[in-house]
Amino acid sequence: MQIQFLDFQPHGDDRGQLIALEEGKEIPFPIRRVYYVYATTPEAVRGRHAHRSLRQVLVCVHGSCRVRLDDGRERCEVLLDSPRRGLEIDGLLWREIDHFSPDAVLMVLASELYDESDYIRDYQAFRALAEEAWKEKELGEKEFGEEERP
Ligand code: T46
Repeated sequence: MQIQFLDFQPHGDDRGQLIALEEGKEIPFPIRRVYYVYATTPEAVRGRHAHRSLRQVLVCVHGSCRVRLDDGRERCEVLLDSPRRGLEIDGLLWREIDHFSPDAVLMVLASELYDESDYIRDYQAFRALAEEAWKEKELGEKEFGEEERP
């Protein structure tokens, strides 16, 4: 699975650091919503769902947390522990976020307003949709390959 990290340039001087995030520059989509998760309990597991079309960038602006991603065929996990680095989540991906440090603040920039109908909260339903999407992608690639042949 391809992990999309975004590395942000801090504007530092002798007063400290500042990172600016603008749509179309650091963030590759229009930012329609920002939310942040904080004061998590040690055993907290957040997410446990996929989105149909939402695009998001997750930045752990303080502390650290683990993000686990699943595309229906492969799983991977990443540690977010820097305000300089964002994780882009785009496409049909099941996500779970846990291992929050006690001081963690996870900020999320999202491409759409909050919409419950965009959530897929049932893992088996997600697996079925992901498999359908994989098969369509493979079929498209096969047809494209055949068109290319002389
Ligand atoms: C995601 C992960 C990383 C709102 O009213 N507006 C909002 O924009 C959001 C995100 C949530 N809420 C309400 C809905 C629930 O009553 O806040 C409550 C907790 O939301 P949820 O259980 O969805 O929170 P997480 O941390 O499990 O998931 C959130 C996002 O929902 C999700 O899109 O990818 O963070």
